[in-house]
Amino acid sequence: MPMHNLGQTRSSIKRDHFLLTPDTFIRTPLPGLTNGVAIVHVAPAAGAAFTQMTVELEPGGTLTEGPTQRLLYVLEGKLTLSIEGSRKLHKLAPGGYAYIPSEHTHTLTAVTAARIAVIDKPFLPLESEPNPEFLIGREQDLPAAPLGGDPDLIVRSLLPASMAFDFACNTMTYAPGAALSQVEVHYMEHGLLMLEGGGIYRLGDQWYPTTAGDFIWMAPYCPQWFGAIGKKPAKYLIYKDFNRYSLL
Ligand code: UGY
Ligand code: MN
Repeated sequence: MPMHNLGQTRSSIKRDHFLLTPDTFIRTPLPGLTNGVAIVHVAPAAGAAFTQMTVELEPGGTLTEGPTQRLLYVLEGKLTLSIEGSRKLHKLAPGGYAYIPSEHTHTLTAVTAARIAVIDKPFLPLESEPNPEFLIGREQDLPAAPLGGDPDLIVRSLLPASMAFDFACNTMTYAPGAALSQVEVHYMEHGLLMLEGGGIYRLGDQWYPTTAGDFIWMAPYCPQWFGAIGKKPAKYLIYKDFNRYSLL
């Protein structure tokens, strides 16, 4: 008999933030997804201007393009990515990622059982910039930038620093005991997947214990702060809308 925990969970849904813990994840089918399931962590139905999900694929399972531009980040397993019009088959392993522009036909295929973080966002073009192009990389190969000069808080940016992109996606790695130097309040929203370790996340007026596997959504202007706790580093993948006027 599965445990029902008497209706208790760390998951918490507030107007300006979500903390979602794995015990409350619901797996669903999606168009373009075969031999796999999607956990849709946050979507416009919640008030977000993007969708973030974790896709779980069985060996041989596939995912094809969604309705918008997309960022894929491999959490677990080995995959291949084929892009229409190119004969090259890209290999992806944990830490591997791809930025795929809108209407870019592609197929992601799992070689082994795999888990992938997927971010979909309607693209906001800029007249002054060419639209961004397909790119592929490995998080392990990215330069490590100390946040605000703090060597214990390392940021790696998956996307180049270019106005062409209308969002950013970074990993942030906190040495044990490291913390954000301020409570942040900003117009950008965040989708956050805790990858390793854990700590305390302040969201709005609450402080939550947070650990690997948790997902957090922060709405625009949600007060936020994180301090890492434990003997191992804490690491998360974080999305934010970026580089655009927030008029629309
Ligand atoms: O990029 C950010 O806004 C980031 N420092 N926020 C966060 O970690 N909650
Ligand atoms: Mn922030």
